[in-house]
Amino acid sequence: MKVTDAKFMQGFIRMADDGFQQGWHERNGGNLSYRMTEEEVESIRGELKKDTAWIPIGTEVPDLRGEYFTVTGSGKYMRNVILDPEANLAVIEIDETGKNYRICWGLRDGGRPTSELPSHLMNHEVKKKATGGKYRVIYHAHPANTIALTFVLPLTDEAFTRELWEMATECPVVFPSGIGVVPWMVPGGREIAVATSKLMEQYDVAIWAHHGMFCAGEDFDLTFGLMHTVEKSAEILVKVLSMGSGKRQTIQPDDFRRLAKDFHVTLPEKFLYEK
Ligand code: 2HA
Ligand code: ZN
Repeated sequence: MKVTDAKFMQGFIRMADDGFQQGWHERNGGNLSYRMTEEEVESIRGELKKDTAWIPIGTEVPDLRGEYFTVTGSGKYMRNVILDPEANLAVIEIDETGKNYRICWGLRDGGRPTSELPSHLMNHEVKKKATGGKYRVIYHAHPANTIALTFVLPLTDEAFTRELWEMATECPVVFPSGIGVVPWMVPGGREIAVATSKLMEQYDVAIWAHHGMFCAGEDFDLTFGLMHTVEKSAEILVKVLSMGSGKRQTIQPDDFRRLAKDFHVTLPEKFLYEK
């Protein structure tokens, strides 16, 4: 089968374009990765190169040895993915040590996988383990309202989770485990990857201060939907804060407890503090 005809690739391309349409991917901002199933790899096996060089990942992901990923390319624009997937995306394979990858398909005109490959792969490793292999998608974007909040809210998991939960009743149901916050750090390397993947042990959302957001999920719909929900909530909070006099009323801790009961989610008490 042609790689671009595969269902997972169609889903990947659609998500890249949806993110661009939302305004979350200025220039080459943001990146997306997907851990492929064995059947998906087999379905395009004939199209995959085996003779390309192994390249260091820049970190170690031993639990991902032998896995294949579809990833966006470094410096590539999300808005171009739909026009020319083979030039802007890559299928990569992880070697038996978990320290190197090779490009098996894509990046037709040259290039490397996303500059955030260490963060993507370390997040995949954590999520694969935490969910028994269910989670397959890691998504990084630059949504403006979420980034704006990192200039005014305390950079704590508690503040971001509670404030964003309060902005829409669906939020605690969509991200019950909460949101982690990474202080400002240099992007692209192992250090920020370690900090982010540590948060991913507990959360499906990590916000990078003054930069953007990472989301993890089972499939494209759930992961895109998660980013969309958090950013929508952030947009409401920006509007509320912009109206000047603060919140006149809001959802209270006991309301969240009642919601959790009816919607069968567990909301950690650390986010239900008295203000
Ligand atoms: O340019 O978003 O974090 C891609 C990025 C880096
Ligand atoms: Zn970024």
